[in-house]
Amino acid sequence: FKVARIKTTPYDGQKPGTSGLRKKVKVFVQPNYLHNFVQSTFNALTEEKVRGATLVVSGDGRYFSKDAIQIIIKMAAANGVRRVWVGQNGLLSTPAVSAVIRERIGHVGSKATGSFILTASHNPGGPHEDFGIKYNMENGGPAPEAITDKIYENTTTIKEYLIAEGLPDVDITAIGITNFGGPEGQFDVDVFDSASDYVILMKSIFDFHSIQKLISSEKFTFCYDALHGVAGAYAKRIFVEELGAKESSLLNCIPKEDFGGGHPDPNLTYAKELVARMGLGKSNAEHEPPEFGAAADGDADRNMILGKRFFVTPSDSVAIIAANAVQAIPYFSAGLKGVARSMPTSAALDVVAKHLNLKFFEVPTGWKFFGNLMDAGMCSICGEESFGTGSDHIREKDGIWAVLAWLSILAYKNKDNISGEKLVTVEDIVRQHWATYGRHYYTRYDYENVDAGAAKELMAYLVKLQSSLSEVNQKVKETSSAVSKVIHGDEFEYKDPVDGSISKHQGIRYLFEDGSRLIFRLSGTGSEGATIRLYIEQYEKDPSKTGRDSQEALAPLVKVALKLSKMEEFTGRSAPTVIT
Ligand code: VG1
Ligand code: CO
Repeated sequence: FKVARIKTTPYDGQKPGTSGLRKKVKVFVQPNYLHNFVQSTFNALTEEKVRGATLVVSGDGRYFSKDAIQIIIKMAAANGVRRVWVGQNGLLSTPAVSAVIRERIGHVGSKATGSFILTASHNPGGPHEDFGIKYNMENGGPAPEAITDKIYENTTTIKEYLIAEGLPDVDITAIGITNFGGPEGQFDVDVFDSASDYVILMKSIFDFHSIQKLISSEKFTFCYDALHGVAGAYAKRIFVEELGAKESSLLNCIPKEDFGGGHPDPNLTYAKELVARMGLGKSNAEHEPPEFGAAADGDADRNMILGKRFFVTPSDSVAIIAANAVQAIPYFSAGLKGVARSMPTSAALDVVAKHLNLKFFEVPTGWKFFGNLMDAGMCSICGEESFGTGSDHIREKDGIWAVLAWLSILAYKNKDNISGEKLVTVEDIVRQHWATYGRHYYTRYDYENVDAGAAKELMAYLVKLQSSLSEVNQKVKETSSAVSKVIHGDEFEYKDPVDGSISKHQGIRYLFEDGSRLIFRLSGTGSEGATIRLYIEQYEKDPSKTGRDSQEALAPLVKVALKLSKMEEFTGRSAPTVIT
């Protein structure tokens, strides 16, 4: 092939958000739109790093991925990349990408330089929905802000991009290596099985034998919903072939370009089929719900954990995994290096860290902040309230890992009880945890697709309000007598303890005397308008009061949040789009 230099002009708005650039497909298919972003990324990484590189290019398989992969392959070749690794059919989950960057097992010692991950995660897919792209670095984690800022800057001045001319489309449906000759030597495209490496990694972390024993127990029933995302490419291999679950345990496990028309977001609103099967919401009275249920998002880095008629909040989930990891998961048997959560995630993990005397960190929203801590050996387990949980085995959150972690805890708690009267259930484990550590009642309200100007005004108003806490407390008192006093208000700012970098404006916090918190943030992953997120948390230590319904327990605090922020006045919304 030959290298062609193609003239182009900048597009507005190619600023990567919390996790890459996410836009409607109709935006991405504009002439040179993807090309500009990819070239801007190569330029940000610098020629020195790109020449000779090994790049992973794959994603959740959403609509436009196949075209995007061919474009990126041709641009990689022209920019001097040595080889591109592609999961079969362009499918690799975000955690699987992170894993193969760090080590392609079977290619001993072989690592990649980085990756373009093609996903818009939990956003819907299809010709009228979202596409996304993000770059991950050689540690397997999302590019840090210094790089994403540079990428954005480059997109505003780009004048040309490089693309291979005369390089045919590569067949990504067939496993194998194809060689091409370019002006500077050989270029390879290596199409490999999407799941094998990841399965080996999971087997090195967990005790598959004990999980298998649990799954084969008569009393244990299981259900996994991939919401037609890429998790389906792993679920059958791991849950059915390795662990012996029945095929009927799998729901929506065939990856589809449009996620079957659904919203591939594993929460109580969008994972409807699973939620019904588990006996939550509109229950399916004919069948006894399974003991354990879980779901994943489009790119399989998120997870939702359910018990029979029982929802585990993601903030509780990470705390419970951390509390049990050393006993239940071989990978952690030597102890935890530390734990971390994102700022809006509840303080359930803080209490466990204190109890177990572990290093603890609170970072801004988005997985990139955990990576530095892990690279420095300061953190083993971390999580976010947004259904993200993970560990230092990779540098992304990992949906299937979280499910295996829960299965490990269930297997451990039942190890002497597999043939007993009744299994220890998910609900038992959570209630036991609350009894030991107290409970953090928690809910998140999302106002999606709000007018961007109105959202900004609301945030500015909340910051201004913080200058007078007595005025704030006056309003609190007028609204509810059941809510304690605000003792601190600020905008969260983070100084990375490893590299000293500072991230500002990471959310507005109102902290209450009794440990309750109200947090307001603007989403950085939407593709249209603005999304306001309101996070509401209240701590209850008294074991006799940890069993309440969470929406009911939080009602007074919710009322205060809506009143303080003048939510309806600013947004015109009397109710949120999604409550989790
Ligand atoms: C959301 C979540 C955040 C998560 C991010 C990427 O970001 O709140 O916790 O890390 O999505 O997740 P935001 O800026 O919209 O609040 V993934 O699975 O979806 O790429
Ligand atoms: Co995701």
